[in-house]
Amino acid sequence: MPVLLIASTNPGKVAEFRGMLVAAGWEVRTPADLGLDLAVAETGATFLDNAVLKARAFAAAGGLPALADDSGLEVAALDGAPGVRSARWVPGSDADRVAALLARLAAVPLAGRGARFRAALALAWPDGRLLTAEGQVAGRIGLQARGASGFGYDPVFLVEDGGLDGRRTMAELDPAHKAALSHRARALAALLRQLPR
Ligand code: ITT
Repeated sequence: MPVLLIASTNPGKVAEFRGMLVAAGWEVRTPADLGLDLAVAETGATFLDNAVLKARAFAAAGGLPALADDSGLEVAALDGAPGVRSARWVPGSDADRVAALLARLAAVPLAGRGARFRAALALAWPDGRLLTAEGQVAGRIGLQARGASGFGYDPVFLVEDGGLDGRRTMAELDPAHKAALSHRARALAALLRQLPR
């Protein structure tokens, strides 16, 4: 079975990747499994630039093909913010960032709260080979947080994609449902399609 290092320290991402990759026939390792404690500076201007930086650093340090994800939320009414800064837009926890987002949008009615999640993935091998792919999912920022599944901004992201009509947040979907339609799942499917059989 091929072995892949999940080049992320975000437990929410790691859990999602583990489920999707094991289902696709991969054996996975995490940075903790390898005793790796790498802090990669996310200096890129785009999700893709940052994914490549992380994948290359982890592949070199771990000696395994490494899959990195750089992802985030783009809100149209905020000119695409928090974007590449989604994880560090506001200091504190995911709940702090959700609260800050709701506060920033307090005067914006539901109709003006369109948003999307985007993910860029990079798969780097220690010998320098590289594959990349991107995915996105469309939705809207709800008026309050709902649901306990997922991570990050999931409790305020009303899903309007994959056959859903915006009545449920990403955090109200069960993990298998999120894994069928998320930005990360779509990017991973596009990446795996590029792998030689
Ligand atoms: P790694 O770099 O170690 O993978 P990170 O959390 O710092 O972890 P990013 O820089 O890519 O990763 O930031 C992604 C942020 O975007 C994440 O912390 C969430 O706030 C948000 N995000 C991305 N995907 C999400 C999802 O599926 N659901 C909710 N929020 C998400």
